[in-house]
Amino acid sequence: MPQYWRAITLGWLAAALCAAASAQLQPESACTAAPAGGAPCIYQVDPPNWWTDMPSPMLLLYGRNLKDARVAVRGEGVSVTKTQFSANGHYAFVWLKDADSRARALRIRVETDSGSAEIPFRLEHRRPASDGFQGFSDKDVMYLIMTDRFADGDLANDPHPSQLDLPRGWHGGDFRGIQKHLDYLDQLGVTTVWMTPVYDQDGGQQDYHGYSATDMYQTDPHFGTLADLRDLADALHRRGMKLVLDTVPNHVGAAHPWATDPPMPDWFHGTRTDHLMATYEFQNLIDPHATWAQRLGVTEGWFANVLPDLNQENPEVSQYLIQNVIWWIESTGADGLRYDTFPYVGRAFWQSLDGELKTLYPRLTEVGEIFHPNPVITSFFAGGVSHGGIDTGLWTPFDFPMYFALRAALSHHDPVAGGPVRHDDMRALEEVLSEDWLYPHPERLPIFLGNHDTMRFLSQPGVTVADLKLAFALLATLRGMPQIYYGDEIAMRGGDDPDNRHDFPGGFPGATQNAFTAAGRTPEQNEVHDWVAQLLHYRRDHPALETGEQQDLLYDATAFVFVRTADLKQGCGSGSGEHELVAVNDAGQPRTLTLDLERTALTGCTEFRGEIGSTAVTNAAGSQVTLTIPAKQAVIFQAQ
Ligand SMILES: [Ca+2]
Ligand SMILES: [Ca+2]
Repeated sequence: MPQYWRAITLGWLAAALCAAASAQLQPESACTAAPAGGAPCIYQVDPPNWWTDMPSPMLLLYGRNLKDARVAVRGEGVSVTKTQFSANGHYAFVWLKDADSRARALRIRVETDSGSAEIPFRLEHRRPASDGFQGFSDKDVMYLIMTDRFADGDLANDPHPSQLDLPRGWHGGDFRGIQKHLDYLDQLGVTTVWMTPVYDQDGGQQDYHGYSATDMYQTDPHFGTLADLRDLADALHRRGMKLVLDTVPNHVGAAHPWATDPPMPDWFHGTRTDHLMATYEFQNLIDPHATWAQRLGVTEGWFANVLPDLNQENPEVSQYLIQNVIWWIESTGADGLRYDTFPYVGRAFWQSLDGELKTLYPRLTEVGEIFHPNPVITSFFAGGVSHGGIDTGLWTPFDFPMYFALRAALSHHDPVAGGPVRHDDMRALEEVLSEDWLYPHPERLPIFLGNHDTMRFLSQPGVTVADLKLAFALLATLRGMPQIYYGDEIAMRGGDDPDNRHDFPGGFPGATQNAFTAAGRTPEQNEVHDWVAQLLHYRRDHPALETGEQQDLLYDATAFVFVRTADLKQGCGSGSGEHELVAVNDAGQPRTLTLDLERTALTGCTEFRGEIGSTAVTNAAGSQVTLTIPAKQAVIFQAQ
C-alpha cells in the first residue's frame, strides 16, 4: 500500500473511531449540569434496543437542550418519520421506520444550532418462536414468588447494612436465589413461576415489592441484572417450566423522575398536586347508569393517592407502555404476564395491548388482577366479550370470587359482602361455581388460597392445618389452574402485609432451618408439603383433573362432591375417559354420603377406587354408591 494511502486510511479510521467514541449516552449528571441553550445532551433512551420484524419503535430520549432538534439516523434502511419534544427540552420522542430485517447498529444524531449529540442504538434479530412465549393454561401449576423474600442467591447485591430485620426492608432475595431452588419447585409439582415485578425501584426503602417503578427498562439491582433474569428464564425453559412476568401499566412509583418532570403535560391523569384519589368501586365501571365521575375515580385516580396514574388515553403513553411490555417479553422469552390493578386502566388500552401481543406472541397468555368477590364484576373484564364496544382480550381474570369462597367455607367466617356467597361452609363453593356461565372461559381461571396482598390462609382465625390440607385438595382438583403463594405449601403463617411476606425459611443468611429440604422441614411442614406434592403429581398424571369438565354431585354444609372427566356426557363404559370423583368432608366426624348415579356424569359407573386419601369405604349397589369419608378428609376416587 502506498504511503499516502495508508495515511489517508489511518486518518479516516481515526475520524471514524472518534465519531464512534462520541456516540454514547452521557451521565445523567453531565446532562442536568449542561447550561440551558447549550448543545444537546442525552443520558437515556427508552427502549434501550429494539428488534427487526416488529412494529417500528417510538423512542423516548431523556436529556437537555433537545427541543426542536433535528434528528437523523445513521444506518441503512432506517429513517425518522416524526419527532416531538417536551417544552422544557428534557425529552424527545423519535419515531423510527425500519425498512428491512437486518440486525444492525445505528447511530442517532440529534442536532440543534448550538451543537449535536449522538447515541448508539441496536436493532436485533428476534428470538426464535420456540424460545419461550409458551403461555400458561389449566395444565399448569403457578407459584407466586415475592422475589425479595424467597431466596438470596447473590449476597453481593444485598443492601448494606442488612435490612433483614426490617419487615418492609429489602431482604436480599433475587433471580439467582429463585434459580437455585428450581429443583424444589419442580419436585413440588410447580410448572410456572410468577415473580413480583422486576422493574428498578431505585432502592426505595419500602419498595422491595416491585410495584413502584422508577425505571421500567431496568431490573432492580437488588434482584440482579437482565442477564440474571435471562438465565433464570432459560433455566426454567430447560426444565419445561414457564416464566410469568408481573406487569404494571397503571402507575409508576412516586419517586419516578416523570412524577416531577413528565414528558408531556398529560402524561399522567392529573399532577402530583392536583389529582383524583383512586376509588375501588369497580361496579361503577359495569353499571350502565354510573356517572363518568364515578368511573374516572377508578381509572384515573392515583392508587393509594400516591402512585402517579399513567394516562393510557394519551397515544404516546399507550405506545410507550405497549413497547415496554413487548421489550420484557422479547428480552426474556417470558411465557405469560400477570397484569396488576387491571380495572384501574381503561379497556381501550388493554384491547390495544392485546392486539399487539396476539400478533407477536400468539401462544402467550395473561391473567388480570380484579380483586373482587363477585363474578359479575370479575367476568366483566375477561376477554372474549365486548362491553362498551371493547373486548379487553384478556386471557383470564384471577378467580378472586373462589378465593373468597374457599376462605369463607373453611374458616367458617362470614363471607365478604358484595359477592354471591351467602354461606360460611362448603355450600359457598357451589355458590361461586354456579356463576361460571358469566365467563367465556371459566376453565382458565387461576384459583388460589391467598397471595401477597392477603393474610396467610393458615392465619385466619380458627383455621387449622387440616383445613389448609382440605383447601389444597380443592385447589388441585376444582376446574381452573392452581396457583400457590410461596410458603403456603409449608404451612407458613402471617397476618396482613407485611406479616404475610416473611422470608422462605432457608433462603437467607442466618436462617435457623432450611425448609427447601425434607430433612430441614418440621413434621408439620413436611405433612403439608408432601400432601401438596402428592396432589399435584396426581393431578399431572390424570388430565381429567387438569382439563376435564366438572359436574357437582353433592353439596351441603360439610361435604362437597364433584366429578371431573373429559366429556360429562360419557358415563362409565367401554372407551369412556377417566372419571375422577372428588369428595371433601369438612365435618369433625366421618360422613357417609349416598350418591344417585342415574342421569349424572357417573351413569354406569360401578367401581370406585380410592386413589388419594384412600382410607375411605365405598359400596356401589345398583345405581347408587355410598362413600364413607373420614373426618376432615378429602378423597379422590377413580370411577369405572
Ligand atoms: Ca441478594
Ligand atoms: Ca389508572
